[in-house]
Amino acid sequence: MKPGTSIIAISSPPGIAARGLLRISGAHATEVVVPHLSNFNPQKRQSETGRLTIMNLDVPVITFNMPGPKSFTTEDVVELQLPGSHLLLERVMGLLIDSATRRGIPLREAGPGEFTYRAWFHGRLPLDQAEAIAAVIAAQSDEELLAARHAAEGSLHARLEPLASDITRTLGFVEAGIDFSDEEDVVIASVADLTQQLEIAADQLTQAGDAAGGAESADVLPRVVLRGPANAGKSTLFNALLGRPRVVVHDEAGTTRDAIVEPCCLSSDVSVLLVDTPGDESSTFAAANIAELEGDLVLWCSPCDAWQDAPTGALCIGTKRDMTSERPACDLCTCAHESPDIEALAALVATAVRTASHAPWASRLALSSRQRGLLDRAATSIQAAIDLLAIDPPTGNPTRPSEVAVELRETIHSIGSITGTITPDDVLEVVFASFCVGK
Ligand SMILES: Nc1nc2c(ncn2[C@@H]2O[C@H](COP(=O)(O)OP(=O)(O)OP(=O)(O)O)[C@@H](O)[C@H]2O)c(=O)[nH]1
Ligand SMILES: [Mg+2]
Repeated sequence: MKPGTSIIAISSPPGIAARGLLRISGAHATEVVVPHLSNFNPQKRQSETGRLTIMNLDVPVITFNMPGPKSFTTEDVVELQLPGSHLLLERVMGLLIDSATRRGIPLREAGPGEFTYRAWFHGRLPLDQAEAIAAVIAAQSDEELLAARHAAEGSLHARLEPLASDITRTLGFVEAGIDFSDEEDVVIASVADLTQQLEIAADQLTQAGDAAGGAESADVLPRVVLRGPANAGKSTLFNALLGRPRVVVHDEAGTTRDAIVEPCCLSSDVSVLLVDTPGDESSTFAAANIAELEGDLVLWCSPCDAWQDAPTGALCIGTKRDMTSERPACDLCTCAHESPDIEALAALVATAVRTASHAPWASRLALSSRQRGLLDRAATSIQAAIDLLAIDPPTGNPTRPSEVAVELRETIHSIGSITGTITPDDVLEVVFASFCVGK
């Protein structure tokens, strides 16, 4: 997949839309489109409105010309916005490839992720952020999107880069011990220091792993269970918190027959799994698959004018406050049809979740299974290095430094394979540069 030829792809998702996007990247991007556009200046970075002729049709087109290196891929990039017909986009792509081929211009259809690959290849973004972009595209829910965006903004990179440098420095000490222990000017760190540095690094690796969640991790979200008497307005609040009509609401008691679970974003840093349940006294309540877990937060919903006592530890919500002037002693009285009440409810639940020390999803980093595997390998090898560090009493040096070095190289390699920035060769450079031993 080494960049060389220019690439072209339909960059808008399939489906009906007002506009569709064709993107071209590479040294020949402007040459590809010039003969086909009525109004296009390849020298200028700008957008222009013009026309393109295809199948005897005169089609309007907006062109964005982004000469490299100030583009996403760092190559010359041209984007064409066309009417949003997938067939039309395919035909225009075919026309441009045929015309380029006839003129001897190397242009082909891009492979999956190839624009992002080129951005990474040219050093425009690190590997973990490239993967995070894939996670953004694949996100199935608001929560996954939030986590993926978080990773795309570089949180994983920000955590792992300094860690890799620290381990590289420690490796430097170990390797200096191996290679130059006969040199008087080389000061070798004590084994206790090395062990301490590695233990700190191992802890940080564990923290990075703990903070990581992936698409498969939705079940680690804290659960917030709406409970209360039938007809209390639980399902109405459930829908209102989700911001869409997910479950049926009815004035007849016993409408909800089973537990319904949905991820719900309550604030920029707190997401939960919201669970709607049948009315507490309903015969289906016991049968419903609620399976309360320790740590679930119960949102007890009971009407303001017929308050029923809540189970211990529950957040108490008086519902249908618009129907009565009665105000029971509860945490919040709501009218499900008033948005300020719903915002107050979301804020109340978010605070309760935070103080219950549930890990907030939004601060988690979306990890691909590849990244998670590498992180696990890094944790295993750094632990092995710590275990191998044992003092040889006469010299005070590690007894098996070469084996420690192998494990540390493995750790750095695993981390580097996540961030895409450190290779084993770089390690040598860092080692030699940081010791200035003049060899
Ligand atoms: N006026 C008013 N009506 C509400 C409010 N919340 C819910 N309702 C109405 O109360 C009725 C019952 O609401 P649901 O949300 O279905 O109640 P539920 O607790 O889920 O009921 P079950 O599923 O049967 O246990 C519906 O007719 C709702 O429109 C509110 O804040 N104000
Ligand atoms: Mg209901």
